[in-house]
Amino acid sequence: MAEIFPVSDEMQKNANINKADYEDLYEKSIKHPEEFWRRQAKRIDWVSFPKKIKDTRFKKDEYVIKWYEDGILNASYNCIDRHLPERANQTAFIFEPDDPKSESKHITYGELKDEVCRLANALKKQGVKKGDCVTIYMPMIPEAAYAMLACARIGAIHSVVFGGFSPNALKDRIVDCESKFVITADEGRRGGKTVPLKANVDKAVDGLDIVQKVIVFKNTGGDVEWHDGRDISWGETVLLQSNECKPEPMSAEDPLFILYTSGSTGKPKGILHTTGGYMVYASLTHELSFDYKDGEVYWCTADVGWITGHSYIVYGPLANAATSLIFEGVPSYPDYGRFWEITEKHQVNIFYTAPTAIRALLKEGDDYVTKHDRSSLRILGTVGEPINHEAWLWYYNVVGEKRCPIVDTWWQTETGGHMITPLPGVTDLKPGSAAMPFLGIKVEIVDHEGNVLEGECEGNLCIAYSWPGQMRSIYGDHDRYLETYFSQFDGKYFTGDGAKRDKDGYIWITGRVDDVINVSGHRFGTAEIETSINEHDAVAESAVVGYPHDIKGQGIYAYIIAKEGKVIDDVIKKEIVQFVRSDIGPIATIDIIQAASGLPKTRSGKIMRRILRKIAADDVDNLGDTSTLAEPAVVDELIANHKKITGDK
Ligand code: 7RM
Repeated sequence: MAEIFPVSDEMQKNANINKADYEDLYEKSIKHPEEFWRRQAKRIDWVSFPKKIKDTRFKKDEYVIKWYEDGILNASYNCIDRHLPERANQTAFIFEPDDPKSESKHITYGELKDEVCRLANALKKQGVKKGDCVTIYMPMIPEAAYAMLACARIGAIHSVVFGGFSPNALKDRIVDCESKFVITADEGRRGGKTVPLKANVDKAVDGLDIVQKVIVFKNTGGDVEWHDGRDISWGETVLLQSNECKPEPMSAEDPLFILYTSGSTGKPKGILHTTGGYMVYASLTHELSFDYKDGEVYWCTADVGWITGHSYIVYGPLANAATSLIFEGVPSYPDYGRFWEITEKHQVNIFYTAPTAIRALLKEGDDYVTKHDRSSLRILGTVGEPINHEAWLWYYNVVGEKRCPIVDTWWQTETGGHMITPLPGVTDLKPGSAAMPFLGIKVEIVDHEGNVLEGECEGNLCIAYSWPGQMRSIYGDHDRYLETYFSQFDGKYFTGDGAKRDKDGYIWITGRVDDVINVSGHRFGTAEIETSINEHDAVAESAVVGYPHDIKGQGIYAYIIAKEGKVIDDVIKKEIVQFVRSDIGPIATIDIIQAASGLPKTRSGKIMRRILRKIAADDVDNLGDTSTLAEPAVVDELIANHKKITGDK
């Protein structure tokens, strides 16, 4: 789209970065990274300020990524203690519960310190030590953030698992990082329903010797089973602890957390982030991308189970002493106006959500928005997937009343923070484009051979130089890390995304170029879903692809071949959908199943997914080269079946 929404004078005047200085600043950040990132390190309080700023090489055989390596700091101290002299009574978190009739809560920085220290002491008492992994499986309540910060305080590595994952998925993630400790709640609440978190933990850890203690926060008061000796009541233990707990001095390169995310092959990967660089980057991006101003109310609607919740509900905003809103519920409960009701109630200034939520709300009409006062809003943001033109315009015109710049932030679990984004007051906006690389970020778009493309182009999105918020490894599998991110294009970090650059230098993300699909902003590997489908006893083989979906961005389309003597009929299809939901979690809901008798394979037996994607997307006039197919007739059958299922659109 050609249209441009220029930065308003008002916005420019008050922005944290001066538009006139910006280009120069970017230039310097790329040409003199040492100097730039040394200066940025000062936004953090260090026990010992780093002398070594960076040691980074992306080449696979000489790989090293170290930021601020001799620096010593504590993330929880930076999010809490350092703000206390001036702001003990300022609200750190606003908690808005699922049910609008329940009371919201304000937690001050002073109270946050008490809560985090008590829990940190309780964890220590239960035997948690520096370097131990603690799995956190919590609803969207402030206690989830306390748990993260308590781990950070004592140098334990947290691994937050999204509360929508199944017991199986939780188990895999506990086993992979050998968590001896799990922190959970009896139940969560979402959209008027309860989520049986403790029961899920019971199933996940059943028979797992590694888990020694499960700390349970009483949230709903619902009935739960109790395993004496293993289960510890948060209420009974934590409250008895002292509200003083000395923050553990950590090396900048000590791990802060692991967060699992799906890749194109194998099991989810434990993305490892370290302390110093991550904190600097989360804090800097939070301040500049959102043009955050002291005293503002900032609301990111993500779940803390995702990286967006880590960097932009907890670490970034708290490092900047912001007031960060935690919402327990969903955008559609009790009605589609909930986001805007909360915005009005808490006078939210900066609002950050996912395109899938915007599309779902847009469909319900403008009244749900306009009946609430949104004059407090100043900045709008999106993350997680490309935003389509219609959704962008609605967000801009209706939600933001044409006043609020939209920052379309492109980044990944792996990148720790924003990588490509407009900056309010600096960047003119183009709907659907994530605009320009962040300070210090050098984007390169390369062709299949790895040649760097200049000017207007389309290709694979790579990052040429290291940045402090970058992941450092896949937990327990450094070789897979090097292979996944640094082997495709020598000397560059490969993102797995495709991108275009237009004549003005704007970047347009075109989506994943690997076998990762993005359903409502949630990442899945197609292989991960296939593995689950294949466990059903009617299934011989399956192939999963993403296809364009109005609300979810991408839907899940599965081609399934029955075992000899079995039929994939409607009953079995329902069973398979249920099976995968309970195996991975309800977010992994297959949208369309096609019972197929064969898959398009090359003569060497490789599934030609490109063809399956085209069929699922109704784009069969343009199947590309099919000359290497072993049995070309399979394709016609798949196309005919597809038309039958989707009603020959
Ligand atoms: C933050 C997050 C990462 C993948 C990434 C992209 C896609 C994220 C945008 C986007 C277009 C955006 N982490 N993605 N942001 N695509 N525009 N603004 O989402 O690890 O869960 O997913 O999400 O494909 O590689 S994530």
